[in-house]
Amino acid sequence: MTNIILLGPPGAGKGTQAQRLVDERDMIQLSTGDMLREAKTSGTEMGKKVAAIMDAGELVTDEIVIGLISEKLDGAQGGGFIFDGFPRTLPQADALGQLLASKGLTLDYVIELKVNDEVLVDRIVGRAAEAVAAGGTARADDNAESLKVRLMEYYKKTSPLIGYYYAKGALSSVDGLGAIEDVAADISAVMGKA
Ligand code: B4P
Repeated sequence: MTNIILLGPPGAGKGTQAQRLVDERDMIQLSTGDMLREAKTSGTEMGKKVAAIMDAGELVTDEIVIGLISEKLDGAQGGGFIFDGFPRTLPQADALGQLLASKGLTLDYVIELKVNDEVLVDRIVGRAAEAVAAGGTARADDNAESLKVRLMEYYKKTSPLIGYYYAKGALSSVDGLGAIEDVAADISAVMGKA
């Protein structure tokens, strides 16, 4: 069982690459973004609380997100967990370390997807346009204003995790600017054969 973190700014391709790993290696994707979007539509008190925060592009509280992840770690099976969009703060990283240790699990790779801001803006705006063209609605946070906040949140609160995991000897960086297949090949090279 191999457990990995995919780390990178909004639109870096964490969700896209996680989905490939699910298909190719029978891993379990734990996307806090997906969990929170689900909570948003559930009509619960927690859902209402997170909706406004997410739509503005800010980070949901550590307490809520750690609680969501903790619930999912029981009954681990298959090829391992992909932590997609989690942790996003240093307290979340500490909590993940403790949760894994308490369940006898290891963290095998932290893979940073390196991109630049212009590409991120193009991808997010592109995703919103595609959703509308397909007759749906764009994600409430996929607009220029929220993206600015999401990027600031990333640089202030999430990017320190690069140093945190580097110091632990767990960090690998891949070029996230290439085609989806090329990024996937680089991730496979880090993880070794399935
Ligand atoms: P997330 O759902 O994690 O979304 P993301 O960071 O915006 O996207 P990701 O990197 O997964 O990009 P994707 O593959 O989809 O977070 C949303 C919000 O939830 C946060 O702002 C926050 O409010 C909240 N949240 C989530 N986790 C939290 C936590 N731990 N703590 C607190 N709050 C939390 O790719 C984007 C687009 O690019 C797609 O259209 C894709 O097709 C395209 N693309 C991907 N790779 C490409 C490539 N190589 N080339 C060209 N296009 C590519």
